Amino acid sequence: RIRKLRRSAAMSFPKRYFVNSLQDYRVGNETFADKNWNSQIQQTVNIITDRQKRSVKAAEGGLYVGVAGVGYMLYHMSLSPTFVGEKSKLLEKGLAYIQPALEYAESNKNDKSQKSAFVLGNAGIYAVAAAVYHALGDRNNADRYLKAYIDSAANCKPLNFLRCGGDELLVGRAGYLSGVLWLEKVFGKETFPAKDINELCKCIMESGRKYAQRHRSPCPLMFSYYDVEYLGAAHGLSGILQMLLSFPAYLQSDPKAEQDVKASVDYLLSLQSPSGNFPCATDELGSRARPEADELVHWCHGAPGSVVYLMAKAYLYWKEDKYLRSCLKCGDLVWMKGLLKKGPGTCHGVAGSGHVFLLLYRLTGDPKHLHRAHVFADFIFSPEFSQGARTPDSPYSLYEGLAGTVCYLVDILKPDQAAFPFFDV
Ligand code: GSH
Repeated sequence: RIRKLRRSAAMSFPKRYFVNSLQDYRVGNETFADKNWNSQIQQTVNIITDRQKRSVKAAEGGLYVGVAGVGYMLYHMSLSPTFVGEKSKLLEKGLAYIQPALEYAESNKNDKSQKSAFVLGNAGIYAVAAAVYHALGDRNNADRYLKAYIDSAANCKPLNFLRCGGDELLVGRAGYLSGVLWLEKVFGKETFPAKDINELCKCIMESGRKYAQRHRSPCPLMFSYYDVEYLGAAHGLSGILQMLLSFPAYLQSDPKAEQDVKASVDYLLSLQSPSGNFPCATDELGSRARPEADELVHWCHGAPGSVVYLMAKAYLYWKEDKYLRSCLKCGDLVWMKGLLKKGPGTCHGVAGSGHVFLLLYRLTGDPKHLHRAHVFADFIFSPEFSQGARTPDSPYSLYEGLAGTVCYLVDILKPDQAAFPFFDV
């Protein structure tokens, strides 16, 4: 009986998310369709720029929680037609946040694990520096940092360059490839030698096949990070597969590679629970499953918030409806459990959940998803959220904090061009 009571209490007060009592879309209730987020964006940016230190020390954590992420936010705003009048001011300001990050990168440039890490290391800082200089029309500096990025590829080619696992998105090869995709979009041309890209994709395939064989995995490609077989975006399988799928020229050059990638995507798809969730890691499968295993509904871990991007790519690539159905299930689960108490950010916060709706809107054109994106954004500024959500450790940062929220609001203004930072290009 006590257990039953405890269970029902837990169900009425979930610890990870606010119960969603927001109004879902109905034809005629598009109250948010014309909402102007400008003043909310400006206010939030003022809070960030007033409070975020611009020191070399504050650059630790790369784009994820370091100052470079704030530089990226200002750059992202400068691209929006809404802020076109402030473009050069935003870019100059962005540069002021990138400079200490470049100093930080210079100070640790001999640290091999930092060099090619995109989200958490120097490569991401070089990429954003190149983009900001490019937008400012400073060709010398843009070329200099682009070259620094291209050169850092060599560092992540040796198969075991990171003993903890070098294939994933935050520090590994998949992250490096996500930077390649982003930079090609920024510079509007094929900036990277195809040979380098193919080599990196081949390394990932070889690493995944070897690991899967050694550990008798049911999935043809499997990877581990610090001995955990993560499945979500942050360190896991879905982020890695998404990057492989983003380079069709490589897959088309090797039918066996495409076959293994597809079988791996289908393996992941088979793990989606009836509620729409995905496990965080393979140690949550089968008899070793923990009761709370189904709880994480984040972008980073085991969640529809990240695997949905892979399923969307798979749908666009193979045009099979099962992938689209999976995406829609992800969206419905995020609507139920995505008002996360961890904060307003992208990695494990409400903005990250909202990005799922922006993706589904782009994929289907259904106004329901745009409505959901708007009401999630609105919730971030509600009294319920400010009283009940926790303050992230890095409250102004791109992945945990308000800089990510700003990027999300900027994307809502132009949903057809929205993208989770560096991830869904
Ligand atoms: N330091 C973070 C913050 O202040 O926002 C919190 C850490 C966090 O939430 N980490 C994510 C997570 O899923 C992974 S990036 N943690 C495990 C959990 O929530 O059970």
